[in-house]
Amino acid sequence: MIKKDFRIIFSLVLVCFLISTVVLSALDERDTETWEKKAVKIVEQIPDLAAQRELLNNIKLGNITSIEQVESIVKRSNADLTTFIDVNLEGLKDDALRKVLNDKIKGHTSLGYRRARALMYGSIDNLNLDNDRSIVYCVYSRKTYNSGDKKRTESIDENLVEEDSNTRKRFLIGKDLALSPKGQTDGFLNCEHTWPQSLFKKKEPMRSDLHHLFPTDSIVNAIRAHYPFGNSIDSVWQKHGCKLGTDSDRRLVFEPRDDHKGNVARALFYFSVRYKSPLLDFEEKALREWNKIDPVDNNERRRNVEIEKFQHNRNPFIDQPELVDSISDF
Ligand SMILES: [Ca+2]
Repeated sequence: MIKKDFRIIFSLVLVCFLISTVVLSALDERDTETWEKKAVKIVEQIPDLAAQRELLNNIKLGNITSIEQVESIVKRSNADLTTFIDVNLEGLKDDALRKVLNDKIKGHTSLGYRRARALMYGSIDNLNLDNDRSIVYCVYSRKTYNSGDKKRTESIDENLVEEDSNTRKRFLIGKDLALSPKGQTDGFLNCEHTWPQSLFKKKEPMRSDLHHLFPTDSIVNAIRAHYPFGNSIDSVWQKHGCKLGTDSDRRLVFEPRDDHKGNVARALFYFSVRYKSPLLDFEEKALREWNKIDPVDNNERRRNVEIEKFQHNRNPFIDQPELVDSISDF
């Protein structure tokens, strides 16, 4: 009798175990399905298609692994994008407009070169702020760098810790971004000065003004060097959609990939107005065209908002790109 009872109990336990195993594995499968589907649905909330593709690609590559990370990145992409222009610009043009804009954007908080780069890699251009693993991409090649790429990213300071004043979140920067050894020929991540440093003798506050700084691959950055921007029709080098070559007047120019052309234009219009520095006529012509063919997207707006949080000024040509047409000569 006891033996029989034991057999019944044992069989019941076995059946329960089998049922729970089947149920749990089914739930597991459902979770995987939910994570993928959920992620795609959340990514679709980003209005900018290029940013959507970027994020989906990083999920596919395994750089982003949780719904929380996806949500955080999407939230940042859709951050408050209200425009800053609270002065009346109606009817203003040329010198009058330039003066009002200069008054508005000059005297920003200069961060210093070390901190500016730390913020750029660690926060402003970091796609993965809420995770220990940094993801930063080169604006010229779209090559992605992450904190696993030791020796492929620029070193700022091993122990540099920054705190985001809005989220109170502390994040380590230098630890993630190790320096490429001297003489390394392979590409690593470094900082592009869209307005070349040699033209302002590496002086501050120009050197650390984030509105014209971007993360770039060291090789492409070295090829761009200090050449003016323009449309290359006879290229001596081309890769990733970028070109170095001669324009229609046989001048050696650098042409960035299409999706960064407008960003370059608006960065240089900002620099010209902020530092009262004239643009070369032929370069200005190309930049005006690029401002139209590569319009402002949400990532560029978000970047403008993020930079303002730290250096307390904005690029008015990102807020209102049509202002370019009201200035006949930069
Ligand atoms: Ca763009």
